[in-house]
Amino acid sequence: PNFSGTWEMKSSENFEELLKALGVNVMLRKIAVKAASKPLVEIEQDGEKLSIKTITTVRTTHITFTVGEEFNETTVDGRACTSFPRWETNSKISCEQTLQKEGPKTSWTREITSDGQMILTMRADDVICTRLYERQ
Ligand code: RET
Ligand code: NA
Repeated sequence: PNFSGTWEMKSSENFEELLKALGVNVMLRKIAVKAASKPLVEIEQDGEKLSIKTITTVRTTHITFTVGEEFNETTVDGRACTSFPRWETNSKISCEQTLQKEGPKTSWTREITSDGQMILTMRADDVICTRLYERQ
């Protein structure tokens, strides 16, 4: 499948718990949770190459990577990490992150479902946040 498109979030579970597991304080958590409730995600995919822009009012990130190749990004709370994305199935990318400093174990997955939705998961230690997106 192809991840390309402009995506709106339809539901989110455990985002605040994820930030808590990352050690984000309550004040910043509240700001982040509010902003992250209305993200816009723009994805361009060309074969193994992806560009993912995640836009919110307080933080916008843009990553580009090739599946199977290491790249540098930041965790959802902004810590530098090295990431290794790979195909877990033909419709799911799984990405292990290695923090440049000490911290929790983090990773993400992005998957296109059979009905054309996208599921993003983000993990910190044993906490998993799941976010469901639909094309705009
Ligand atoms: C601030 C302060 C530092 C800690 C955090 C922030 C906000 C992060 C946001 C993340 C949004 C992520 C999304 C991910 C994918 O869907 C306020 C910059 C955590 C808003 C939308
Ligand atoms: Na999101």
